[in-house]
Amino acid sequence: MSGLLEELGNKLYDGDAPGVAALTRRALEDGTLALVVLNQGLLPGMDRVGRDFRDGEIFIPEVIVAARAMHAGLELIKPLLAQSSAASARKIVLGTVQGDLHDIGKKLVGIMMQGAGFHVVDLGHDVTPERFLEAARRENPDIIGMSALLSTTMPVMKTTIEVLRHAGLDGKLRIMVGGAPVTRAWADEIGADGYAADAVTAVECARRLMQAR
Ligand code: B1M
Repeated sequence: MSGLLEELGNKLYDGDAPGVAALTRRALEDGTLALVVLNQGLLPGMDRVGRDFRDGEIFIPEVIVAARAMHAGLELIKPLLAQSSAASARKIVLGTVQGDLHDIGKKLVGIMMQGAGFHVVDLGHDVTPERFLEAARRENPDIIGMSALLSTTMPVMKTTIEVLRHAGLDGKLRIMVGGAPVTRAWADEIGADGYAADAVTAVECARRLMQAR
């Protein structure tokens, strides 16, 4: 099975979306858990894309097709990751901050949150502080979750928190942040209530925030 998952990672690296879909389907039909397909097939492929992009060995077009291939796999494992019997009234509004187009990690966080019984409202990417504020007023969520993948967009998290606080929405609303360059120290500095490094701990963080209220 590890050979199949390795091949899956390679197909993702090559940006072969139909190949990724076919191998993901095969792995699931063979009984591999969705989380294993994600952690041992799709994510290692995407990590390799990130390393080679950083090192100048591949360029934006290759990264875009790899991201599309990632989505092809995610679509298939999504219903399995999100399976949950525990209905919950807890609501989380998620978005990638303004200026940032990276949405794969944020989508994964949404899928895992859904699986944990949260009602997820996904605002997508490039979300301005004002749109977060509108959604906070409209949806009345328990948590606002912000994602940033660029060090240049991390400051927008701070602005968004300021906008929400200025509007007086910081009473029962909890704010959590995450994304590859985001750290716990940054979360503390900008006054976020929670920080998580990955989608699994994001769920743990959200549950903790709900208990602490
Ligand atoms: Co870009 N990119 N990218 N990119 N890209 C990175 C992030 C980069 C690290 C690559 C590198 O240099 N090695 C680098 C950022 C450097 C930095 O600032 N620190 C970078 C750059 C520089 C850029 C551009 C500026 C390149 C350019 O144009 N010169 C440009 C910026 C565009 C923009 O946003 N304005 C750009 C563009 C793109 C694409 C559009 C081509 C594409 C995104 C497609 C898409 O998302 N639809 C892309 C991609 C795919 C990547 C890499 C290769 C992969 C990101 C990814 O999806 N990872 C990335 C390198 C890397 O990270 N290895 C890179 C998989 C995903 C599952 O992980 O997103 O980390 P991640 O999410 C995790 C955790 O972070 C966490 O949980 C998730 C699941 O475990 N998490 C949260 C995320 N959000 C959370 C929220 C939470 C809690 C946890 O609470 C609310």
